[in-house]
Amino acid sequence: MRAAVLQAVGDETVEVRDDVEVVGPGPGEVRVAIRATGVCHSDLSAMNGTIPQPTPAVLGHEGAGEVVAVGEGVGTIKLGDHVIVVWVPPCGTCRYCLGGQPNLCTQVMYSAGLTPRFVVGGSPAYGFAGTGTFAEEVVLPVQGVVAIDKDVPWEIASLLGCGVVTGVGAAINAAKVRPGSSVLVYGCGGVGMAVIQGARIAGAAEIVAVDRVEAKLDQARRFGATHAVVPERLGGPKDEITEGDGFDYAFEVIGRPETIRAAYDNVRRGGTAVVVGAGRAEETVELNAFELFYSEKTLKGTIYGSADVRTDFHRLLRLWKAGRLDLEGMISDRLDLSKINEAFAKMRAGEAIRQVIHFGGAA
Ligand code: PAD
Ligand code: ZN
Repeated sequence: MRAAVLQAVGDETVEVRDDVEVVGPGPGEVRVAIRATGVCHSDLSAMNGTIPQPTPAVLGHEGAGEVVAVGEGVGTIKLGDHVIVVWVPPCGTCRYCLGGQPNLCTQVMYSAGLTPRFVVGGSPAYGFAGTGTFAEEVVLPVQGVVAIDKDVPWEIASLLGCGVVTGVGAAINAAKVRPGSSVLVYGCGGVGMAVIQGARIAGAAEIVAVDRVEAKLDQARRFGATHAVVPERLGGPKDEITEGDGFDYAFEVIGRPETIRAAYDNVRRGGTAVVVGAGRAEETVELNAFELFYSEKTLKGTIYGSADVRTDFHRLLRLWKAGRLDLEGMISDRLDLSKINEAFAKMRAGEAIRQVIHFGGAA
């Protein structure tokens, strides 16, 4: 079957091959025929070493598809189910899962990530983040799929699997944006646009979007930004909305030390800065000891939208069905897997919102 393979960290391109095999499903696993998969910046971050990933690896982690084989002992998922792929599969029994933070469960994620589920040219290969959705088929632990209604288009379902749950969840689960508050969002890719929508759904009064790519600014307004500027012009809306004081919330959705620092600097005393972007372990962000106590700001991270995918995917789908979450508008390009390296080039230039790859031509 066809899949996009990263041979080694540091490679600037992936190899689209026809000779990739998938292993399983074994007990407790399912095999899913991927129908659509979004391209997320984290795939690029696996290539350049920002996010650790053993190689060779099939990239892709934001996907949806149909269950085509079920392993022994799988009771909850059936052949033919339509599912969203989950890259933090909740085990359901650890203290994080039982304590209401299943996005912090590592029980299944680590073992899935360290089990080679593909064979490439006769050698074992991993799936990125324990998934590997840039492939016609993937094998996943049963906790790594969530079944959804069959009338949801594949491309809509795929977006939920990472960018949308992460972005909307950052606003409504991690920050718990209060109605009437002021919000700043740094970085308007697929995840940033989802943060903007999450802040709008939560009832923010003002949402200021910042991106260095001018074309993103009008697009951000479509998703609910009340103001949209390049970084150099942030002072204007900041003065207008907050009298220079700073925003109630700021979201960093890029993964760079300077924009994390800028997010922190641009929240008011007592406000909250949320780091959504995934940065490199070697890079540090400096905070001085005085400002930490004196400004009484909250600086927090969020992984996978601080969500419980078992209920939040359905919550997000209901928002979409009610016309309150625009998912169609987030798809900037539809493409074939053979164009994956062009998709990465477009993402490096900051030009895409979400690019979605279709398998088998179906929408
Ligand atoms: P993307 O590449 O589609 O979008 C990034 C946007 O940021 C682009 O529009 C760029 O133009 C813009 N940008 C880049 N640098 C700057 C800058 N210095 N100033 C202003 N704008 C800038 O990425 P994405 O939306 O797919 O992902 C965004 C980040 O979120 C990325 O770091 C990804 O790895 C991370 C992520 N985190 C989680 C999580 O669980 N926390 C999940 C998924 C993705
Ligand atoms: Zn992602």
